[in-house]
Amino acid sequence: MSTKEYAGQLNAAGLKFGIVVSRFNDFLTRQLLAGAVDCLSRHGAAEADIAVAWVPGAYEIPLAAQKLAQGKKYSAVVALGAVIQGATPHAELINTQLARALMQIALESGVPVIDGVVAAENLDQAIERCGTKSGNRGWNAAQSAIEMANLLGNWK
Ligand code: INI
Repeated sequence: MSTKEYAGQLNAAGLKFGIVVSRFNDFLTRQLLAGAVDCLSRHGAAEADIAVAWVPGAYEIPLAAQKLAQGKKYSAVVALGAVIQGATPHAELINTQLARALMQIALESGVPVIDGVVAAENLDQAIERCGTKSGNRGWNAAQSAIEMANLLGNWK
Protein backbone atom coordinates (compact mmCIF):
# COMPACT_ATOMS: atom_id res chain seq x y z
CA MET A 1 0.00 0.00 0.00
CA SER A 2 1.41 3.38 -0.89
CA THR A 3 0.99 6.51 1.18
CA LYS A 4 -1.03 9.46 -0.03
CA GLU A 5 1.17 12.50 -0.03
CA TYR A 6 0.33 16.12 -0.71
CA ALA A 7 2.78 18.82 -1.70
CA GLY A 8 2.00 22.23 -3.14
CA GLN A 9 3.18 22.84 -6.69
CA LEU A 10 4.95 26.09 -7.50
CA ASN A 11 2.29 27.24 -9.91
CA ALA A 12 0.81 30.69 -9.37
CA ALA A 13 -1.25 30.84 -12.57
CA GLY A 14 -4.83 31.89 -11.90
CA LEU A 15 -4.17 32.55 -8.20
CA LYS A 16 -4.63 35.90 -6.46
CA PHE A 17 -2.13 37.22 -3.93
CA GLY A 18 -2.29 40.03 -1.41
CA ILE A 19 0.93 41.68 -0.31
CA VAL A 20 1.22 43.98 2.71
CA VAL A 21 4.40 46.01 2.76
CA SER A 22 5.60 48.58 5.29
CA ARG A 23 6.95 51.98 4.30
CA PHE A 24 9.36 52.15 7.26
CA ASN A 25 12.85 51.42 5.88
CA ASP A 26 11.33 51.57 2.42
CA PHE A 27 14.68 51.52 0.66
CA LEU A 28 14.77 47.92 1.89
CA THR A 29 11.10 46.98 1.70
CA ARG A 30 10.88 48.11 -1.93
CA GLN A 31 13.49 45.45 -2.71
CA LEU A 32 11.43 42.86 -0.85
CA LEU A 33 8.35 43.88 -2.80
CA ALA A 34 10.20 43.72 -6.12
CA GLY A 35 11.47 40.25 -5.20
CA ALA A 36 8.02 39.03 -4.21
CA VAL A 37 6.33 40.34 -7.37
CA ASP A 38 9.13 38.91 -9.51
CA CYS A 39 8.69 35.48 -7.92
CA LEU A 40 4.90 35.49 -8.32
CA SER A 41 5.13 36.64 -11.95
CA ARG A 42 7.79 34.09 -12.86
CA HIS A 43 5.58 31.36 -11.48
CA GLY A 44 2.66 32.41 -13.61
CA ALA A 45 0.68 34.96 -11.59
CA ALA A 46 -0.87 37.79 -13.61
CA GLU A 47 0.11 41.27 -12.40
CA ALA A 48 -3.59 42.15 -12.16
CA ASP A 49 -3.95 39.32 -9.62
CA ILE A 50 -1.40 40.83 -7.24
CA ALA A 51 -2.70 43.49 -4.83
CA VAL A 52 -0.24 45.55 -2.82
CA ALA A 53 -1.21 47.39 0.39
CA TRP A 54 1.28 49.84 1.93
CA VAL A 55 1.24 50.44 5.68
CA PRO A 56 3.33 52.88 7.76
CA GLY A 57 5.45 50.36 9.65
CA ALA A 58 5.78 46.71 10.55
CA TYR A 59 3.52 47.21 13.55
CA GLU A 60 0.62 48.01 11.21
CA ILE A 61 1.13 44.95 8.97
CA PRO A 62 -1.11 42.49 10.87
CA LEU A 63 -4.28 44.58 10.64
CA ALA A 64 -3.97 45.00 6.89
CA ALA A 65 -3.00 41.34 6.48
CA GLN A 66 -6.06 40.34 8.49
CA LYS A 67 -8.32 42.42 6.27
CA LEU A 68 -6.88 40.83 3.12
CA ALA A 69 -7.06 37.31 4.56
CA GLN A 70 -10.60 37.64 5.90
CA GLY A 71 -11.91 38.86 2.55
CA LYS A 72 -11.22 35.35 1.17
CA LYS A 73 -10.35 36.91 -2.17
CA TYR A 74 -6.69 35.93 -2.05
CA SER A 75 -5.14 32.47 -2.10
CA ALA A 76 -2.35 33.73 0.15
CA VAL A 77 -1.12 36.91 1.81
CA VAL A 78 2.52 37.93 2.02
CA ALA A 79 3.78 40.31 4.73
CA LEU A 80 6.89 42.33 3.94
CA GLY A 81 8.83 44.65 6.22
CA ALA A 82 12.24 45.39 7.67
CA VAL A 83 12.68 45.69 11.41
CA ILE A 84 16.16 46.68 12.50
CA GLN A 85 17.32 46.63 16.11
CA GLY A 86 18.12 50.04 17.50
CA ALA A 87 19.01 51.57 20.80
CA THR A 88 15.59 50.73 22.23
CA PRO A 89 13.80 47.36 22.53
CA HIS A 90 11.08 48.66 20.16
CA ALA A 91 12.17 46.45 17.26
CA GLU A 92 12.29 43.32 19.36
CA LEU A 93 8.79 43.95 20.66
CA ILE A 94 7.46 44.48 17.15
CA ASN A 95 9.09 41.28 15.84
CA THR A 96 7.72 39.00 18.54
CA GLN A 97 4.20 40.37 18.31
CA LEU A 98 4.23 40.49 14.53
CA ALA A 99 5.20 36.86 13.96
CA ARG A 100 2.59 35.71 16.47
CA ALA A 101 -0.11 37.92 14.97
CA LEU A 102 0.56 36.75 11.41
CA MET A 103 0.35 33.11 12.46
CA GLN A 104 -2.90 33.78 14.30
CA ILE A 105 -4.44 35.49 11.28
CA ALA A 106 -3.53 32.52 9.10
CA LEU A 107 -5.01 30.04 11.55
CA GLU A 108 -8.19 32.02 12.06
CA SER A 109 -8.82 32.81 8.40
CA GLY A 110 -7.56 29.55 6.89
CA VAL A 111 -5.60 31.62 4.37
CA PRO A 112 -1.79 31.25 4.32
CA VAL A 113 -0.14 34.40 5.68
CA ILE A 114 3.56 34.29 4.98
CA ASP A 115 6.03 36.15 7.16
CA GLY A 116 8.47 37.91 4.85
CA VAL A 117 9.52 40.49 7.42
CA VAL A 118 13.27 40.88 7.77
CA ALA A 119 14.31 40.98 11.43
CA ALA A 120 17.89 42.19 11.58
CA GLU A 121 20.35 43.16 14.26
CA ASN A 122 21.81 45.92 12.12
CA LEU A 123 21.56 47.61 8.74
CA ASP A 124 24.17 45.40 7.06
CA GLN A 125 22.31 42.27 8.07
CA ALA A 126 19.07 43.74 6.73
CA ILE A 127 20.64 44.70 3.40
CA GLU A 128 22.01 41.16 3.05
CA ARG A 129 18.46 39.77 3.22
CA CYS A 130 16.90 42.27 0.83
CA GLY A 131 18.39 41.18 -2.46
CA THR A 132 22.12 40.91 -1.81
CA LYS A 133 24.37 38.35 -0.07
CA SER A 134 21.65 36.30 1.60
CA GLY A 135 19.08 36.48 -1.18
CA ASN A 136 15.75 38.24 -1.06
CA ARG A 137 13.35 37.37 1.74
CA GLY A 138 10.48 38.81 -0.26
CA TRP A 139 11.16 36.39 -3.09
CA ASN A 140 11.34 33.46 -0.66
CA ALA A 141 8.14 34.52 1.09
CA ALA A 142 6.29 34.68 -2.24
CA GLN A 143 7.53 31.19 -3.09
CA SER A 144 6.17 29.89 0.21
CA ALA A 145 2.87 31.65 -0.51
CA ILE A 146 2.58 29.87 -3.87
CA GLU A 147 3.38 26.50 -2.33
CA MET A 148 0.88 26.91 0.52
CA ALA A 149 -1.85 28.23 -1.80
CA ASN A 150 -1.43 25.15 -3.99
CA LEU A 151 -1.28 22.78 -1.03
CA LEU A 152 -4.49 24.11 0.51
CA GLY A 153 -6.12 24.24 -2.92
CA ASN A 154 -5.50 20.49 -3.26
CA TRP A 155 -7.81 19.81 -0.36
CA LYS A 156 -10.73 21.88 -1.57
N1 INI B 1 8.86 49.87 11.88
C1 INI B 1 9.47 49.06 11.01
O1 INI B 1 8.84 48.60 10.04
N2 INI B 1 10.80 48.76 11.18
C2 INI B 1 11.52 49.23 12.24
O2 INI B 1 12.73 48.94 12.33
C3 INI B 1 10.86 50.06 13.18
N3 INI B 1 11.60 50.57 14.32
O3 INI B 1 12.72 50.13 14.56
O4 INI B 1 11.11 51.42 15.04
C4 INI B 1 9.50 50.39 12.97
N4 INI B 1 8.84 51.21 13.82
C5 INI B 1 7.56 51.79 13.50
C6 INI B 1 6.40 50.90 13.88
O5 INI B 1 6.33 49.76 13.04
C7 INI B 1 5.05 51.63 13.76
O6 INI B 1 4.84 52.04 12.45
C8 INI B 1 4.97 52.84 14.68
O7 INI B 1 5.30 52.47 16.01
C9 INI B 1 3.54 53.42 14.68
O8 INI B 1 2.62 52.49 15.19
